[in-house]
Amino acid sequence: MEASEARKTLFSGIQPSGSITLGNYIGALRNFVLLSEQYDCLFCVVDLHALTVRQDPAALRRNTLSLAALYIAAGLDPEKNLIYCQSHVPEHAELAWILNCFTYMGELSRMTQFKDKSARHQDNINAGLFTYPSLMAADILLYQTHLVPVGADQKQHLELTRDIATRMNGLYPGLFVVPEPYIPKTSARIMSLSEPTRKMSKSDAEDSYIAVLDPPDVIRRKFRRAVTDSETEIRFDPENKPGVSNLLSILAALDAITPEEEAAKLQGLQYGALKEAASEAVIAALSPIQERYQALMGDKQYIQDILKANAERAHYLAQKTLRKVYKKLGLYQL
Ligand code: AQP
Repeated sequence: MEASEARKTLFSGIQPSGSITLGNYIGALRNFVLLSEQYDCLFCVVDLHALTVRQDPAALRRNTLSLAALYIAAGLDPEKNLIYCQSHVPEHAELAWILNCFTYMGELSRMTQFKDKSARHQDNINAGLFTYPSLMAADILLYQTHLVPVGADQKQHLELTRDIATRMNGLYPGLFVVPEPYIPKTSARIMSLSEPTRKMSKSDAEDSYIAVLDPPDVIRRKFRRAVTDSETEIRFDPENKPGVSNLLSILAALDAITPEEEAAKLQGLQYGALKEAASEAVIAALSPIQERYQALMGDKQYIQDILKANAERAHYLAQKTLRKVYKKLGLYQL
């Protein structure tokens, strides 16, 4: 990535907290690829965020390398985009501490992700889960980011990031670029296949999500078992028909039309046909990525070399912002 005056900066990340899902792909990864030509991009494997929920160390290491390979397999050129791992650039954690001192308990308490995850992990409601949004704000503000492509579930965290940046700019003018979110207009929240009123998540039960690396027979089986409803009409109506609407959203995202148009195309057919159409569209979208992924994973050293070189470049950029922040806040500089 060449530093350029004209191009704006884009930052985003995905947690290596499991095998990434079709939700992560449609809500985030695929937009990374679409936007990557127009921006100077940083795509981070946000491993420190993953620690807010207990991780098996071996699985976390595996998922980290796998996610870096998937970024590339999905179409992100590692020569043109900074693909790196969050824990390799210590400035993320350092800036998070500073931002924690400018973020209010009340703001963090209102975050729906904190409420959801603390309800699901009652035995481990740790401080990191609570301050997750400050670390996310640090990830973004560290690179003076203009645009952040995310799924709809991250909208609230992005708004908090903007509030923190604006607050700190009020105290220390010119400190941060205030970032804009990029959230797809449709299909920005893919729902669980088994519980379609909840979002699809990689840390939920296996049958509730399609993993980007699922083979075709597994994808077909999971769609066949997807929860629909007791009616027969294919109609886009997320409130009353969440399961059917979710399948339409998935199909629509991959066909680049609206879910309503998708429903019109399938008028008069049965749910089985909708499930089959969704399976085949997903298989067609994921197969080329899976092929490239398998090839990349055959040369792990290549991925490691990319992570290392790009972390050094990210570290250089991060240092610039962190030094500026320390200086403006009055931390004694040698
Ligand atoms: N179901 C979804 N639909 C659309 N977008 C989604 N994203 C996640 N789930 C969906 C988007 O994917 C990006 C990376 O997400 P993340 O891994 O950083 O964290 P998350 O949002 O908490 O995703 P998961 O899959 O639910 O992870 P776990 O289970 O570990 O919590 C983000 O841009 C997110 O919006």
